[in-house]
Amino acid sequence: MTAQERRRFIQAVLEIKRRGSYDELVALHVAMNATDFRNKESGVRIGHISPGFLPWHRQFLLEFERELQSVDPTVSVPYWDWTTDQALDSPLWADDFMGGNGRKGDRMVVTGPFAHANGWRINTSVVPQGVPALNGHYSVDDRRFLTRDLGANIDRLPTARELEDTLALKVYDSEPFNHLAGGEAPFHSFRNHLEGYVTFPWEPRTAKLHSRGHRWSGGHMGYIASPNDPLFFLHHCFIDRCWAVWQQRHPHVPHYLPVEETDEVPGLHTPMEPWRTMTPADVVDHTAFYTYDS
Ligand SMILES: [Cu+2]
Repeated sequence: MTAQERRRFIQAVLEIKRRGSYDELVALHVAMNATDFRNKESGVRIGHISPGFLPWHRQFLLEFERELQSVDPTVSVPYWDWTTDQALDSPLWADDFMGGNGRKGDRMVVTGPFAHANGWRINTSVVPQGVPALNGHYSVDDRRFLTRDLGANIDRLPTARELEDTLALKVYDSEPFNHLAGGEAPFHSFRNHLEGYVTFPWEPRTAKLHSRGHRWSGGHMGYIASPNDPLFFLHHCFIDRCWAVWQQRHPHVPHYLPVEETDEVPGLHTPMEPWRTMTPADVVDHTAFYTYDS
């Protein structure tokens, strides 16, 4: 990105934060996805631990981008390619873009446009309650500052090899369409490997790709109120691009499954909550809405 593109993106983010629509998106993510995590095996799962993960976040990114474009029509959502952009001195973390790591102790972000001292306030935040942490139960977190803890919770960002191996999978998703799908050979769940709940035998058993990006970033990025960190949108935009790249590599397989909805997860023609304006089928081809720079 040019310095000008960075500046316009940041200005638009700050403006929708001022207007309140940014925090509405944060609250929406918390509300929808608190239910996704309540019963990972057999609960209703729309945007996480679900084939809906990719189309739901695509619509979420589109809502975000439309808000930005209502401020500045030239702005689009950038992506963070963490397979190559891994250095702590990357322009990603510069004062004119995402700002840097959280400070020692309370992990408060103290540089860049999202530093508390520069006016960025957290209005909708929750912390996980109980064990396991991601069980859909949260309590209100009244700290008003953004937190990050880069590299503290997990040793490294996802690698190009990890991504390549996942992009090679030929099936979008499979039974039971949750955090276990595709965990064993023949690994029939591109979605679940990308979401990061299962790994290949030659990989560490901990979070990969999408999950690893959240865990590595730490602080707010580590849990369900993660859109409080604008980094969320750059991370998810790259995940969204991974879906598009996977489709290009596998033109002759279904690009979303299941076709029929189940009691738990959206089918190809299920309107996505809470908007109910589009189905996975409507968003499966991103070129109807935007394109990616290669
Ligand atoms: Cu999410």
